[in-house]
Amino acid sequence: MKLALLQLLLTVAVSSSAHSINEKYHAYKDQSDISSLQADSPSLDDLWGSFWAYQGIQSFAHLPYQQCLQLDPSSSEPLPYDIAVIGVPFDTAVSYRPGTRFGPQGIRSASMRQDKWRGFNYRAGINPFDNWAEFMDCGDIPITPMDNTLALKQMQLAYKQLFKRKAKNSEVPRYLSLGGDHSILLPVLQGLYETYGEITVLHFDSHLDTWAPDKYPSFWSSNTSEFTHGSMLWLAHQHGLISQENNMHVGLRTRISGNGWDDFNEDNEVGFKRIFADELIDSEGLKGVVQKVLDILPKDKPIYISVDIDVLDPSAAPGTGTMEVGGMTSRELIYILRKLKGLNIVGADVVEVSPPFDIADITVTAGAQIAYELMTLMVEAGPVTKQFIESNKKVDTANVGEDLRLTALDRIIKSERDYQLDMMSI
Ligand SMILES: [Mn+2]
Repeated sequence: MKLALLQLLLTVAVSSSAHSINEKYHAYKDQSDISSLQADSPSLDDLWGSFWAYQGIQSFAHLPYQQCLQLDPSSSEPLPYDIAVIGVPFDTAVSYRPGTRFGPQGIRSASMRQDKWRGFNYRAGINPFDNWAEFMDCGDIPITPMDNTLALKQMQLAYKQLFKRKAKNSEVPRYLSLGGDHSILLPVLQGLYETYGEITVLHFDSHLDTWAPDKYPSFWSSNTSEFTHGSMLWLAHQHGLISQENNMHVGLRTRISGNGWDDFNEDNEVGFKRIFADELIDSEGLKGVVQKVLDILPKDKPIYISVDIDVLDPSAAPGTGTMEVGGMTSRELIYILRKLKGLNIVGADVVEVSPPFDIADITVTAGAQIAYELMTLMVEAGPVTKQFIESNKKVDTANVGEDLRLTALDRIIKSERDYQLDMMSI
């Protein structure tokens, strides 16, 4: 009788699709006598195809790994992926504490408890790793720490190349970049511009990052010194890479220059709307912030989400270069991101994660979870279609007039700033 009941329970467990994943894992058997395994004739995959979170070579979330920059960009074969993680270990354009060259490695290490098997995002109702998109960890871009002009060229060339081939189930691939300091956003936007035209940037940060290079007060300067982790959005605007008016900052709380509102006026000119950290607790709170973001961001245009981990309060992200007290919690950031379903997310990043300043893996763990939420958004947005790309390029062309016939590269070369011309001559 007891045996019959056990058999019934087993039948129910095996036949229910909700439990199908457990078929391989015989919780009811004592397998300590290894010789008894023969009766099951297990495959090699049965025996060795599973893993514990803390083991294995550290690709992001145990995803398959390939050095994607070594895939032939001229091949007519589609890429073996749709959404990929790419590490950008570059940290020599910071104004304060360095260390983000270890960011990709740190975030990957903290992502080990993520995998396809336990990847269902209950907030979104999907498992991003088990949906329409093929995922890949593309490794890191090799970038010199010795010469920022050369480093920028390397990153520009890498992003140009990463977009060259059609993705597996999508017209173009999407990339989730792991910084690196925030300056990496400039070459990312240059790469995206060539595919989509102007990009609308949703920027989570405690700082503006739209500062003109001369906002860093020093007698000393060079062309290279103008490319920094606080000036890249200003440079992107100068190059015409980003939307003229609908970009947004969320989570601001930095002190600003001088004795007035100049930085904010300049930020307006760069095309940004501002949501301050304090607005999270003002009358409309978190829901009001989400509504404001959704009201301003265009629904039919390519959106890029850049997350500077210093948008989080230092208690939630101590491992970063330029901490600002009074920020949001990781729960609040995840809440906002989860409400952005429906936007055309064409790329994203998590930057400024600096493991040397981290404590107990707090920051790298937050970075890995934010990366997972951003990849969920990319899956929710569906495959990129040819029609979407063409419709945006058309709009962009109409706005830019004569420049419509030019590539991003040509437009930048047209800039009157000689150093920019030099930096772009790849
Ligand atoms: Mn930043």
